[in-house]
Formats: sequence, C-alpha cells, structure tokens
Amino acid sequence: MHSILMINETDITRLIVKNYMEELLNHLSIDVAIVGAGPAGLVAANYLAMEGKKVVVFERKISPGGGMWGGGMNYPIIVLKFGKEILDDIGIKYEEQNGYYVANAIEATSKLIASAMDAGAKIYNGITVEDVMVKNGKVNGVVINWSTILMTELPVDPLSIEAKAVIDATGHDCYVSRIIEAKYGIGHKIEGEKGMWAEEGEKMTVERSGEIFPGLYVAGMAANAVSGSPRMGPIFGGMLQSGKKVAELILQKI
Ligand code: 48F
Repeated sequence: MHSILMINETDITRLIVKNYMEELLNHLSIDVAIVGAGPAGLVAANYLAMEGKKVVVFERKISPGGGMWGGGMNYPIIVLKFGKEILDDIGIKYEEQNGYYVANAIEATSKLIASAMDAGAKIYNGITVEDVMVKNGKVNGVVINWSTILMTELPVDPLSIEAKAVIDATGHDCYVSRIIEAKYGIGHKIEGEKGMWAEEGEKMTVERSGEIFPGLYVAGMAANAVSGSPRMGPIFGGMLQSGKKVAELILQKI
C-alpha cells in the first residue's frame, strides 16, 4: 500500500540521494570552483553567478559563512569603511556611523549565502578541497573529498571537478595557494599574514587579490596571507571588495 499520506523512509532516502547525485553530475565540469564559503568566496560566487557562470563553492564545514558570523570577538556586528555598494547589491541593511558602515554579521552572512544561491551558485558543504588539478601549467579543477573522510584519515581516494578557474578563498590558511607554491612555485615564498594593521590590511587585501598562478585566483584573507600583508580584524570592506574584484577578473577571462 502506498499513499501520499504515508511517510516512507525509503522514499526519503531516494529523494535525497537522487537529487544530490543529479545536481553533482550536472556540476562535474564548471566555470568557477570557489574554495571556501567565507565572505570573500561568497561575494565572488554572487557576482559570477549573477553573470550566468556555473559556480560551485566548496566548504569544508557544515555551515557556510566562514569567519563573518561572529563579527568581532563574537559581537555579531561588522564594520566597513569601503564596499558599501556590495551591501547594496546584496540587500544587506547598514547604518552610517562616524564615517563607517555598520551591519549585523548574521544578517550579512546569511544574505550573502542566500543571494549567491538565488543567483544560481551551488554551495557544497562538508566537502574539503584537498588538492587541485594542474594540466599544462594551468590549474583546471579541484580535487575533493568528504571532510569526514579526511577527519578519520581513512585512505580513500578523492574525486575531481573540472573548472575554468579556481578561487582560493580559504582565509588565513590560503590552503590551495600553499599547495601550488609547494609543488610548482609562485615566484615567492608564502609568508602568511602579518600583525594587525586595519587600514593597510584592507588596502592590501584588494590590491593583492588576483591570479597568482595560471587558473588560480586568490581572494580575501588568503590574498593577505599569500602576500604577507597585515591582518585587519573585523573590518570587512576589503574582504567583500576582494571577492568582487576576483569575480570581475575572471569574467574578463572566461
Ligand atoms: O576564514 P574565512 O571567513 O575567509 P575570508 O572569506 O574572510 C576572512 C574573514 O572572515 C575574517 C577576517 C576579516 O578580517 O580576517 O577572518 O577570507 O572563510 C574561509 C572558509 O574556507 C573554508 C573554511 O572552513 C572557511 O569557511 N575552507 C578552508 N580550507 C578549505 C575550506 C578547504 N581546503 N576546502 C574547503 N573549504
């Protein structure tokens, strides 16, 4: 007996597996793979998806949003000096105070996630990018595995997703850039971010965001870490502008 009034465990399982697999099969070859769903990666995803690009953000944790939920020291407030136009584009509310723009961190983070998805970007959570594909001197995809498999250290081989461009938006770790530096070199050593200097950090984040190896772009705190620039703490304009800049650079190329 099968009625729409009955709840059947096998139906639920089938719907979950079928829908996930269909979507994944449709995203084995994409325009842009973004590694890390922090503010920089999410802004890039928004602007790329708005232009109709096929974008997937891979986030190793269950919840996307990175380090923005907690504002500063877990006061869920973010402050911006620059980048107000991005808050406007996404529909994030803010108040101007003392020449700064102040927004709620939870609203800002959740709207960045929701608007990226509304624009058509996919966010795959619980998946870690453990490596990249490199062919003929160019990064052309990501190598992924379940975060849970990596946590248990089971010797399970990963899968690959082909992409025309890859963005390292992994934050302080600059994980993907470190892999490329170790295996191929990027012309200089990665020193990691320096001590706090908000004004210089904001400026350098945007300035140093871009392509650091053919096919590999760096955005957000990863751009700071790669270029040895100062950290800037809970001021987020540079993060947002960095994601937008990288999206625009990629749009010129693909
Ligand atoms: O750290 P995160 O928020 O980076 P961001 O976008 O923004 C930085 C600010 O949040 C803040 C700051 C501002 O002053 O300093 O920290 O540059 O987000 C990075 C995301 O990448 C994920 C990680 O879980 C986080 O959500 N991530 C890191 N490595 C990997 C990854 C990986 N190998 N695969 C998938 N996701």
